[in-house]
Amino acid sequence: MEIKFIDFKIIGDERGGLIALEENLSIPFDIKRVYYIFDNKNGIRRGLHTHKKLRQVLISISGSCKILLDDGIKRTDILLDSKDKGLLVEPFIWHEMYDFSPDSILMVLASDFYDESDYIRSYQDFIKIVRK
Ligand code: T46
Repeated sequence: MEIKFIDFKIIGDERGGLIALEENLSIPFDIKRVYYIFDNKNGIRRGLHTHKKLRQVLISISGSCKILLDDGIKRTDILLDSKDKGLLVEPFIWHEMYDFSPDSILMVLASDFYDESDYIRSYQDFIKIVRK
């Protein structure tokens, strides 16, 4: 499985830092939705699903968290702890988020609006589809 990170340019000056995210430039799709995940309780795991069509870029804009990516053959754990790095998560990659630091804010840019029918939330169903 290829892990795709996107490095964002930090536009810093003596006042501080700034990062701009632009659709079809630094983000490789039209951005239809932005959401962020925060105030996670200790020890919880989120995600535990894959998408059929949705493309997403995950950015840890505060603190850190870990992401498990699974393509049905290989599983990889990634630490996301940098505002200037995005993790591209493509369709049919099972993903889980865990080990959130208390100050973690995980921002997600998504290629489409929220649609529950785009989710596969059963790991068994996911494995059946990707190993066909
Ligand atoms: C993903 C990972 C990285 C909405 O109503 N609108 C939204 O845009 C989203 C993202 C969620 N919801 C509702 C659906 C559920 O009733 O919010 C509730 C929690 O969603 P979920 O359990 O899917 O949240 P996570 O953190 O497990 O997963 C989220 C995204 O849903 C998912 O697409 O890839 O973050």
